[in-house]
Amino acid sequence: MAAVGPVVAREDAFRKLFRFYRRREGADLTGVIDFSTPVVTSQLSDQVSDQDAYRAGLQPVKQWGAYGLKGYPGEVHLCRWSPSKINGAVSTQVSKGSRKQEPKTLLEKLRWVTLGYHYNWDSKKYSADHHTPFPGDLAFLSGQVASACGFQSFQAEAGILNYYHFDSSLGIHVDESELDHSQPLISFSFGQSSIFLLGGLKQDEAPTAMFIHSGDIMVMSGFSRLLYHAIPRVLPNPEGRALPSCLEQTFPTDLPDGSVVDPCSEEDWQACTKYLHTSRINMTIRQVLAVGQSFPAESTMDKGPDTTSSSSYHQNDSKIKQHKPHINS
Ligand SMILES: O=C(O)CCC(=O)C(=O)O
Ligand SMILES: [Mn+2]
Repeated sequence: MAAVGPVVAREDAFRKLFRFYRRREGADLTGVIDFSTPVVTSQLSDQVSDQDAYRAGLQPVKQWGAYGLKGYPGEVHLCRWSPSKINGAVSTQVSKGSRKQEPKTLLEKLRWVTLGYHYNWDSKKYSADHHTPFPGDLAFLSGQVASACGFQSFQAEAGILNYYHFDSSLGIHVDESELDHSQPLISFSFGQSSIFLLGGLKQDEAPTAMFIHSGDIMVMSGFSRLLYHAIPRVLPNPEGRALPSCLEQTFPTDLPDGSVVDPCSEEDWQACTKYLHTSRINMTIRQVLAVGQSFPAESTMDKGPDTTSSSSYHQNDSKIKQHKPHINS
């Protein structure tokens, strides 16, 4: 019979890799998948016309790069979908969050913004009475991306925008507060790069590490819709310049007829790009309700501890609190 020794708390495989990549100095990044050197090509649907793509500020779908990962059906990584620039100014009516301590300016304090059905970090729920109209331009853009990935009926109903700096991270979590999981999560990233860890259906499964660069879109659907994931680290864009080159030009003034992209002043564009010299912005767009579905009359949706909540979802160096993600720095 084997000897029974003291019980040692075992760090699970996900936490271990999270801590490994969280280290800013000396972490070996050679195992991190980079989609700029393609992995498995994914098929896109031909449902998005060039005209609709153009109206959303997108390249024709046939010019996008679409990649997947072995073992992760439903995960699609999209590159080269934008001609060169993005509209930095999305969002009108928003809820904004920030950490409690110091920083100097409101912009430096900003950690997240919610859109549409505003995610409640405490209850981990969306509700009918905490809602503002979802921005039309972002809804159209997300709809075209969803459609290209085979989700023609996707409705953008909620968005969480995360604002990261070089010392920020996003804790291990799964996005399950939406009531309809048959629709994808569509995640747009701008500015500096990050490492994204994509795990399994259980929190302790070892994740795959991949880079997310400015202009990448990640779609999580089907099997991959409810996988654990995290951002252990934000790091400079690989081009070695303050700003990735796709963001370096001025905002386009020659917008096509019927464009959903609003013109942006040079001043606003400069402010956005300056912010992105040292920051990363991610917008993850969600459909909350199935067609015809409404919110339950009262709280029957408790999912236990494994969902997102602001204070520990955003994390800092000194603590990694799982289960309740959100960025700290
Ligand atoms: O920043 C990212 O790439 C991921 C964001 C995310 O997972 C979320 O908002 O739920
Ligand atoms: Mn998430």
